[in-house]
Amino acid sequence: MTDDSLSTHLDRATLEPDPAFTAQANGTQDMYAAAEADHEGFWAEQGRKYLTWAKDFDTTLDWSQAPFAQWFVGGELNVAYNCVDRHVEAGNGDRVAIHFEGDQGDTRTITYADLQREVNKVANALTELGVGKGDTVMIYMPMIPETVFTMLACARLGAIHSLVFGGFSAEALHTRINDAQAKIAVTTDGQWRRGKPAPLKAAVDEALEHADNTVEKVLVVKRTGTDVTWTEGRDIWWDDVVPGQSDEHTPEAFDSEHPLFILYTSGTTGKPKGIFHTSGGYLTQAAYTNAIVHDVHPETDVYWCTADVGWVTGHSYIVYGPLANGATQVLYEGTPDTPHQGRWWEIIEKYKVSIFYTAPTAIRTFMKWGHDIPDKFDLSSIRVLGSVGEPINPEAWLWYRKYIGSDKAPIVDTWWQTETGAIMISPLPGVTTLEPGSAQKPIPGISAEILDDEGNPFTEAEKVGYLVLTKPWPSMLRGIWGDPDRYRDTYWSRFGPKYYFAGDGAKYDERGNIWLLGRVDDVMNVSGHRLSTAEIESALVSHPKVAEAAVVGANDETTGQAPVAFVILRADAVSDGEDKDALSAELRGHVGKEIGPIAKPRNVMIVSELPKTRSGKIMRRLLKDVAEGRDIGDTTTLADSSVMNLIKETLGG
Ligand code: 6R9
Repeated sequence: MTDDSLSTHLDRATLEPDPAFTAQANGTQDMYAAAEADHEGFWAEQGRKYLTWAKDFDTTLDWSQAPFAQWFVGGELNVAYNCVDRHVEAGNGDRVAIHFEGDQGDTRTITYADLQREVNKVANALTELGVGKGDTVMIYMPMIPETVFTMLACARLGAIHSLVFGGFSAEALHTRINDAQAKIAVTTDGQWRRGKPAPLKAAVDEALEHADNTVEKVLVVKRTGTDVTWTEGRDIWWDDVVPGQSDEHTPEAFDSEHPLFILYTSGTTGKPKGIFHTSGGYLTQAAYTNAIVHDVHPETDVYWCTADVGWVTGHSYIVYGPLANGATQVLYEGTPDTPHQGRWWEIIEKYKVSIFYTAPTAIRTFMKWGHDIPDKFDLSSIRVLGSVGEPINPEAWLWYRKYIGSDKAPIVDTWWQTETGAIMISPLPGVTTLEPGSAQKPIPGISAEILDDEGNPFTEAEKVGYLVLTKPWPSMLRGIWGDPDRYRDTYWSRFGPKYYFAGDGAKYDERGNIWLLGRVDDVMNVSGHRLSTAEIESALVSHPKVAEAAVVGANDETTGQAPVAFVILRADAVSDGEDKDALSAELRGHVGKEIGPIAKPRNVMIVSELPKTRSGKIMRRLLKDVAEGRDIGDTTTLADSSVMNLIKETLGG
């Protein structure tokens, strides 16, 4: 970091909440005590405050089947009605719901009344295609309004959506379609990437070539004009079935625990976990956190979350939270550097964005590009900044505040997971004295502790332990789709059934603030995206020339972590003079094809041995030392201690 004024210009006083901000903030100090005194009563109040129920609930929480929770039992609601119709009924139909900015500079302004008509048409079209309550709809689409319409149309019908990020491959898509038993897939002909069209439907076609395919119809939005191959009887153009539909549709009320979506995330084994969420509890906490953590005031704010809708952040903080609150937001299709490196700041200036939510990896990239780029734009509308996806290092925090937040905007560093559904640990703007680099403390209604190896909670400063959550919360996952045992084993057994094990290391500082320290399992965090080492390893060994592979998440200045692979080749499949550079490139490409470009290893190192313990476990810790260019640590537990020397020799180190 070259700008040394960053760390010196901030003293503690500048991190105290500004009284003018506090006076208008949605969150208050009192909420902590209220939630502490009556956990269920507090959440019942939020459930009724943030949502409109067709039938009120009678029991706030049923935890008798723990760890399988039921929230707002007996209540009935329609999630899409809550995100759309009720705002129109309240007289806010003319308020902008979405300012859409396309990659090509095309724009679209969608009011809540427009949104209602669009969602209704899609709901009617899906009904015509045979989608009903409880069916699964696979959505493989870019950041365009039709994606939001489709998600809300599913919610309106009680169908379960499952989004797969457009950067994932056909193979990844196939696994997920199959696990979710999807009936319909919705996609686009192509997607814009850095100003150029890239095919998208082609991956759906490839995924559906498998014999176990359950998808009956593929609905295709025309976005890029990319050529597509067409399967008659299965494929349907959006434009042939959606625009002609009636724009009216009566929403049905569903049980509070009716499934809303499945979203796949990487676990410690190669098989992704289908995290599933239900309706009333999820929507309550998404709306509540968007109100108190982002401090959204729907009448005056313009909010922008830069996440992709294919990730949980896009679900909770583009679609469900802000729309339930009736907020106005920006939806941006493109990348930060197309057509120039100031594109995001230009968008903030254009729409006078007041609340901005992004990821540390993006902030670090902007730091590299230099602050003279944002300096050229008027960012004075910004009043709250948010961070999500991975720990934000204090330097990035300070840069973000100074150059994007005009040296005054509070930053909320929000810790949560696909599994938690909504924000869990974060400061409240206007309430909390900020601590750069720390997510600080659980929000009102959430309880967390840090445990030592034996499972005992402690509060000493600077001691490292495991983060656990100690009370059920409304937006918690209801399980892993089709695998209740894996749900119990993964989250509720490491420290016994009382503690939800998050998989993150954590510590307190001397002020009692929580610092998240990254994953403690074999999951790495690349640009805020979760990838499992096992998944990348199995992609590598599926290549005919690879005998064995080990993957580690190495520290990376920009992406937080980056996958680095060590592979042993099959003696029978490679020739003596094999070009190792070409082969490394081929293997990187292979992983890109099997999982998706984000999983491509930064380096593939071809080695003759891997370091293993006597019980046969690969010692990834040692490989991490190599990948990060450190001296190699303790090798005494290796079955063969000469292996590391051999690896260093082959790598020329
Ligand atoms: C929302 C999201 C979850 C994992 C989580 C943790 C890391 C997310 C963080 C953070 C430190 C933060 N993580 N936010 N670590 N500080 N503010 O990212 O969900 O994709 O499921 O990832 O991301 O390691 O366990 P998901």
